[in-house]
Amino acid sequence: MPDRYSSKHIETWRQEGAVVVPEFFKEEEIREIATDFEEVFPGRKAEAEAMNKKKKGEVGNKLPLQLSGKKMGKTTMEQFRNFENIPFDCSSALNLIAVHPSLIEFARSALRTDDVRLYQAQAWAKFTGEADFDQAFHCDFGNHTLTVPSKDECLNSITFIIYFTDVSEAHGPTHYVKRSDSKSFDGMKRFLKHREDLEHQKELRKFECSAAGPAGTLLAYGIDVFHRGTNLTEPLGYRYAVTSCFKKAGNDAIGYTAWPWHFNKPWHKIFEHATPEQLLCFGVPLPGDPFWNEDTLSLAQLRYPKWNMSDYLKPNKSN
Ligand SMILES: O=C(O)CCC(=O)C(=O)O
Ligand SMILES: [Fe+2]
Repeated sequence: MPDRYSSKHIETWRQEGAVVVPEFFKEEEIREIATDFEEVFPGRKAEAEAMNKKKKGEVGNKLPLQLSGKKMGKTTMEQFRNFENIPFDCSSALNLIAVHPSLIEFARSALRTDDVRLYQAQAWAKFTGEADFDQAFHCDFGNHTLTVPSKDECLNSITFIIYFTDVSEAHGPTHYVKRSDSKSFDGMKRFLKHREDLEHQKELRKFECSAAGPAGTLLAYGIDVFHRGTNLTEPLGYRYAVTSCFKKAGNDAIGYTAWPWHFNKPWHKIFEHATPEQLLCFGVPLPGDPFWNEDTLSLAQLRYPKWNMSDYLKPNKSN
């Protein structure tokens, strides 16, 4: 097991559905990623004032749902203004971080399998004043499966949110509630019956934990775990994050992105720098797979002329 995390982290993820690993990535590993964010989201500016911050002297709140004096958050389109699917038009640093070998390893251990697939990866920049980023507690399963989460977490999936800037409470850290505190299955019943159940939201607030941490911090959670985005209130603050979701290969119940649907994106950025194991996460057969023969090899090379296919060209030992 790599020294950036321990079996305790995996155990916590399995039991509680969520775990934070501060500085999973070290500064020197992610230095270029902030620059990549600036290329992908050019010219974005944070404001000195948070959106929807209470003005001096303002009493109460116009919104009907109140949580001990604070309004209940909401997921809105504005929160996703700077949200892009992989691959990105920038260096390989940001393009390959979602399939970093240690994330693959973490996902394999967590899902108790040797074979995982990536099914979602985005870069997400949030800027103070760009939106009110406060969300209500929710589970993500709604757009990861057409049914509901299993009690066997290995039949679900694992989501990583990685921060590439320092994230304090004023930089919109994700907040989450451990499975044991949210009474997971009963909580999900309430959530499915009434998404904005104020009493339920109030109960969850009592237990909320924060994923705040320095750049390189990793939050791993499951699709059945209550969590929410929080607002950025730091004057001129911003948060750069990447999402990366893995499932066990062959698990057709879980999905989000069909990679070929994004065929117009710069896939050569991935093909030219990824290892065969990283490409397998996107569904590219490994060297030696029966898919590869003289025809497929030569056509694939035409599609990605600078892809180093030497591993794929080696004679298959089993043939
Ligand atoms: O950005 C975050 O911290 C979490 C956002 C989130 O949970 C969501 O949009 O589903
Ligand atoms: Fe979410």
